[in-house]
Amino acid sequence: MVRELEKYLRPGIGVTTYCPGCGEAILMGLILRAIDELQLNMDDMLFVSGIGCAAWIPSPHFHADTLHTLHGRTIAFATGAKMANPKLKVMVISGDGDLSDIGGNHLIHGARRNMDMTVICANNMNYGMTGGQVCSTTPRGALTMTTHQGNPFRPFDLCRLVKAAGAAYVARYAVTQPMAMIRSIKKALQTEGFTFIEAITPCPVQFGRRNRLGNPADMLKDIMARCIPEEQAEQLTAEELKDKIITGEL
Ligand SMILES: Cc1ncc(C[n+]2csc(CCOP(=O)(O)OP(=O)(O)O)c2C)c(N)n1
Ligand code: SF4
Repeated sequence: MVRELEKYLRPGIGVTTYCPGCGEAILMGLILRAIDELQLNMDDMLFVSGIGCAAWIPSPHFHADTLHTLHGRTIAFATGAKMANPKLKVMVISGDGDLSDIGGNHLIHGARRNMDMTVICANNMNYGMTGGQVCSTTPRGALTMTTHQGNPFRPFDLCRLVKAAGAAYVARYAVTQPMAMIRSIKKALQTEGFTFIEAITPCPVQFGRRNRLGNPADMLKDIMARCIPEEQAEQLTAEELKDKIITGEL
């Protein structure tokens, strides 16, 4: 992380706990960059996370008030905090497992109620922290610790799900699209209501290793090659779209 963003880190935080090449550390830098560019005061903010590697982005790293809560209950805690202090700018940062598997009900009802909060969901396509189990976002056919023959299930399209539930702003970008991701986070933070960004991020140690996706740089290149804007996706057939990641404000 560049030195000018170090002021947002809790004193004593020297290095992150992320595995080498983990995209979640990149995402952390992009979130802080967005906050910095908006000149937000961290004292007016609350960061809420659940359990998992992504949940460690704000806590213990951010020099701000953080709620490191129960697995899956992130949006419920964030809702409670916002109701107790409506002036707080509440940002939820957590994993796809935390937010859309065990926490899936809170996610859709948070969106349905249009609770005023920004949710960044780090989608690394598996449960990274607990050893790489299958998740509701794991692509069909992918190998995980719990799907040795390949995942037989269709993954959630989280953006569609949250949009259908009533969110005010929904976007998907990968950590390989840093400028677009920063712009999107800024927009989400400036939009009132439930704003949701699905952040595609590589987990080289669990998902990448099992699916033989190469080293962290290979994984980043693979994500870069698969990301396409929505307008381009509209021109492609279902077969051509199979391995693509549709990005943009959706
Ligand atoms: C109630 C409960 N069930 C299960 C767990 C074990 N657990 C901790 S983190 C986690 C999954 C995390 O996956 P994800 O949210 O995708 O985050 P990642 O580690 O991939 O960033 C699980 C199942 C737990 N801590 N609490
Ligand atoms: S297990 Fe995966 S998501 Fe977790 S820190 Fe390691 S590379 Fe990142």
